[in-house]
Amino acid sequence: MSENSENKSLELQDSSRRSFMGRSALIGAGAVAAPMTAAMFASMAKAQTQTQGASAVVHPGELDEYYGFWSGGHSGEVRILGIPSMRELMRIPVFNIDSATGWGITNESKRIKGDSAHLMTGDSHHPHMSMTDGSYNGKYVFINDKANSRVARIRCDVMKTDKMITIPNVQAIHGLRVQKVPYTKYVICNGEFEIPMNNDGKASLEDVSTYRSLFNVIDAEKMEVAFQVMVDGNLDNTDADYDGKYFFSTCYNSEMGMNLGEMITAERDHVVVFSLERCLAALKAGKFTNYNGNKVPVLDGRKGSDLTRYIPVPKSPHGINTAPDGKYFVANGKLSPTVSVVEIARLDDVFSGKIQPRDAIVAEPELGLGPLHTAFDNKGNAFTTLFLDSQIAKWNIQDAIKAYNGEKVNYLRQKLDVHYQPGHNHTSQGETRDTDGKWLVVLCKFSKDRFLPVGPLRPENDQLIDISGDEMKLVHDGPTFAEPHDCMIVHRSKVKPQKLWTRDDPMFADTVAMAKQDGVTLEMDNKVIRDGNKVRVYMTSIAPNFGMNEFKVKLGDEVTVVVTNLDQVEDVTHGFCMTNHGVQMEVAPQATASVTFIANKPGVQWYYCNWFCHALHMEMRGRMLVEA
Ligand code: CUK
Ligand code: CUA
Repeated sequence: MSENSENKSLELQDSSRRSFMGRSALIGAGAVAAPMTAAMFASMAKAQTQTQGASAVVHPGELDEYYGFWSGGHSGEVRILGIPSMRELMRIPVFNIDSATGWGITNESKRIKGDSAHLMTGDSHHPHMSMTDGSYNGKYVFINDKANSRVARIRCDVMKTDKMITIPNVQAIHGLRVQKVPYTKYVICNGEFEIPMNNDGKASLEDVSTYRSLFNVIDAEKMEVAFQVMVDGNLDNTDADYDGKYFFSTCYNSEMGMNLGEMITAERDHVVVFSLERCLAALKAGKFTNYNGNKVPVLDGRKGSDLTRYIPVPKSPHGINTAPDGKYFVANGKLSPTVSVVEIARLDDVFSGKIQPRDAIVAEPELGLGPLHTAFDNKGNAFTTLFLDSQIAKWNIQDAIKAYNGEKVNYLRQKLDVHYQPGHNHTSQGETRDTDGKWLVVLCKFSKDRFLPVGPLRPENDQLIDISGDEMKLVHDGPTFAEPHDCMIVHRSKVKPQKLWTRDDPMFADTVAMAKQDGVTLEMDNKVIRDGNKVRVYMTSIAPNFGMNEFKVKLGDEVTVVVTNLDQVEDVTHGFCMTNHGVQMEVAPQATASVTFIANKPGVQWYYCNWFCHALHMEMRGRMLVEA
């Protein structure tokens, strides 16, 4: 990023925009002589919504039209927002530890976290929902963990993480998407940081020529790595076509540089295109190698391989986005002011050798400084974030193609200031066939002056833009905590969450099996089972009571408390907190949850319900009596 471009972005914010904002704020203050009443505000809001194509106002008691799934960046979670209100509806702990729900603390969540149960951090970037025929199917949301090279799956019927795997042979899983057609059989994701193959510390660590980055194809149901593909260069973001044939990934460091200067020397990097059919054939023919002592098959997709093609694009591309008509994908320039538009129908000819990889590019519109990610409406327009310019560029794909062919057309439709430095953007249903051209959410990395100051660490700013008319209109500022990278917006008709748990849910099936072995019927019994120095305490809960008011253990015992919430009333969630033991968890209606800890404090230890459930919630408590 040149000094020049940084200066330009600073100038934009600091002179023109800031003084403009200052003026309008002053005018506003001067014009309103008398304080506005609530009724005046309401009628103003109503008038505003009538002049807009789409209403961003969701009145109290009304429900949003869309679910938004947000990544939580290095907070490690996923969040659900309502669109267009931008209200945060729920947080789904994934790679993080969560005090409220006990995620990462309960036995159930530790079992799901599996080999990484000991890790308490994560960096979630790309939440994407499973699809059938290019439409969201409401089943799962998949999310990557860049920090610990993991991929997790969220079950959308209960909105909880139900699977998590650590991807071998790679470091830092970054870009993640799903196969769109015919359905999400595979989740695809990129290993970003290149490492020696094998990375056992035995070969030279300085010899960069042995470093590799792998593309990963995961079976979405089994949540196992189906295969990996070794590539040249590292990988960044990825997407899939609407034909079920190709996946594509951007590469920002084809040089295999180990420091910034080395990474940005080449004028061109590339997009790697993977042929699913060819990869599966190679897999079947046994043309793979194993590394690092594990069984995951690694195919060789380096330059010259049958399995891949490398399309040169201007240096350091970042986001990659498939247009909803399935005809094009766009690689976003980042260091180049352009994006590269690839016609997907030409990829067959690229693979057969009829045309050169560069010939698949049908447009390279110049949009502004720092293009990172692109979203699409249903009218052939694309919306690209310009990180350095702090703008969204709206442009028309067909016009960009015409301009590339030498016609004199202006493909740019509008540039809208956003606040500030946008990364991802996302249109309503815009990564599916059902893109509807109503909303654009822009995830801005900096908020600067948009909110009350809250110390040196500031929120980010997720802005909502109405794209239903010819002009983009900014309608909402939404402060968010670190650090949503990406989001997806799905119509509420596609998501059907349960209102209560069902007793046969696999989430706590292992705990049910343990109870059965102990001869305990979870839905009735309140019992203590002693097994040496291991004590299992089974109790029920119905507001405002635990089924057990006290239980006795010996100092040093390993205690497992299993709570089954018998309430059938929606929204009556109980909790279990053992004071002074770092133990708490959520037990939603009809669920079973369990937690294991050492009774390492003698005497009377109170436990209590920490989810507000009843007028007598405070009284919902009991004693653990610890004999020394
Ligand atoms: S990345 Cu963060 S702005 Cu991880 Cu999708 Cu582009
Ligand atoms: Cu049960 Cu609060």
